[in-house]
Amino acid sequence: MSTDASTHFTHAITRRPAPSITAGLRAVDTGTPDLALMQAHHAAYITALRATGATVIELDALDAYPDSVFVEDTALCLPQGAVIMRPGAPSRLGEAAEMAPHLAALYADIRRIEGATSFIEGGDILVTGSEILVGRSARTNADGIAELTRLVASWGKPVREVHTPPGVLHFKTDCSLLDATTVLATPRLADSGCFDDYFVVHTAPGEDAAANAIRFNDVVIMAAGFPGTRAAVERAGYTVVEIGNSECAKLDGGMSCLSLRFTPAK
Ligand code: CIR
Repeated sequence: MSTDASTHFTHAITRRPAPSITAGLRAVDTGTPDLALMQAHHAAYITALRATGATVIELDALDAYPDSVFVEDTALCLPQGAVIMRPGAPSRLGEAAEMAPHLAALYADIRRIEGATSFIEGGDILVTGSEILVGRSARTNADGIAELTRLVASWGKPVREVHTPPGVLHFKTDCSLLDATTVLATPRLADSGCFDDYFVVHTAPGEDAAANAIRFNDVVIMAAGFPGTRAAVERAGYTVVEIGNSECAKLDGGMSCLSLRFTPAK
């Protein structure tokens, strides 16, 4: 197992869930999220991040933005600098500007996706040891990917455009990085060929929702309730921490969505 910059981080940023979370976006209505239970899961998630030795910055809830707990979509954080996204969901566009000053306090180099026709969300971006994969989706378009490609051109990792499976919210809904050259992925995404140059651990049958996990320092943080996938990840040599995700799952959210993970360069 490697300990490179694509899996090891000194910092994470999270944002407390707001009471308006009940109005969060969802593809299919499977019930109203319970704020108290989501807060409990969120607290356990932060404890798991901190247990690895990282500094976790907890931002206040933003009631004006029901989906603002899903901070991952607002920025891409790399060792050299951070890029502020332009979320493709109109109700989430303003979340990116809310995140910018917090990253500016930690990074010397902040860049922004600014084009009026450019849309891109962090959930569609997977940074591996060698490249930045960006899935085109209902939230992330060609102009957004082209602008990101220009902005990070001097930062050492090439951008590769891939496709988020139809009907899937984000590219990382269906995959996660386990180490610099290994991903956890659903069979439907792995079958597209985008990970042909990687080692792939597949989610177990019926457990596609386990694919959204995070490798954070020495652990893999996974949504609870997917025993087949957990066993596969452990067999591959990783230490797993499970966190309840029942409430975020009602809003198509998972482990990666809840944090920005990075080592800032000041
Ligand atoms: C949304 O539809 O934007 C939120 N309800 C869920 C965002 C999940 N974020 C992520 O996968 N990075």
